[in-house]
Amino acid sequence: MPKVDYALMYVTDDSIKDDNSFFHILEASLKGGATIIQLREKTCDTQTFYQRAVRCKEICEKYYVPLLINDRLDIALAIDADGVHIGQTDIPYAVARRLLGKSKIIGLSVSNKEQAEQPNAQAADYIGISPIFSTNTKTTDLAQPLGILGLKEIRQIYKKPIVCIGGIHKDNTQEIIANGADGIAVVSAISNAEDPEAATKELKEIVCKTGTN
Ligand code: TZP
Ligand code: MG
Repeated sequence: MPKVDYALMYVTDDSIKDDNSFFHILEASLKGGATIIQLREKTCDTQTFYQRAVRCKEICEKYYVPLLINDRLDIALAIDADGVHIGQTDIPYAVARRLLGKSKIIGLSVSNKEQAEQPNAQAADYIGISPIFSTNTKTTDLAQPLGILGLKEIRQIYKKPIVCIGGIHKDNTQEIIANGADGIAVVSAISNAEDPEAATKELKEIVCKTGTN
């Protein structure tokens, strides 16, 4: 697998039903320097998800940026995505790996240190600390925020890339990277920004000047 840059993951906003704005923001995030994209759809039907995935893939390929699919291994396989991001109650890591093969990226959400110590997290390509801070974007199945202390604890026992998600914006990004995260994953800091491209650029600059990217 080529080295993946986890610095800035734009997680698409499934509250945007209008395709024009959805893809406009996706492309703006790529122009602004998003290094990896995660397509996350929680409410639409499978065909709509599939169609968005096909178009996302075309756009991401134009920018040479990998595309991950949230939860849905079938969609990832159908469009030959670069990988999946799965949670603790999604399809088991070992099954996802068997079906996707060694060359694809698999990320796993963890909400505490115990989950980060589990063999599936240790085998995954990266973990997502979920959530690091509180957020209004995801309202169901959300654990208590781990905060910077939680991140530091997990950093000590987890050697692979860590990406944090939840309530991240330009004013708390530096603290997250300075405390050991390899990257940030954001929805609203990009999707709700007046200028999503400029917002992405700003986040990316903070990550890059703070981290070792
Ligand atoms: N998983 C944990 S928090 C979250 C997801 C998908 C939502 C993050 O959204 P935002 O707007 O960046 O806080
Ligand atoms: Mg999930």
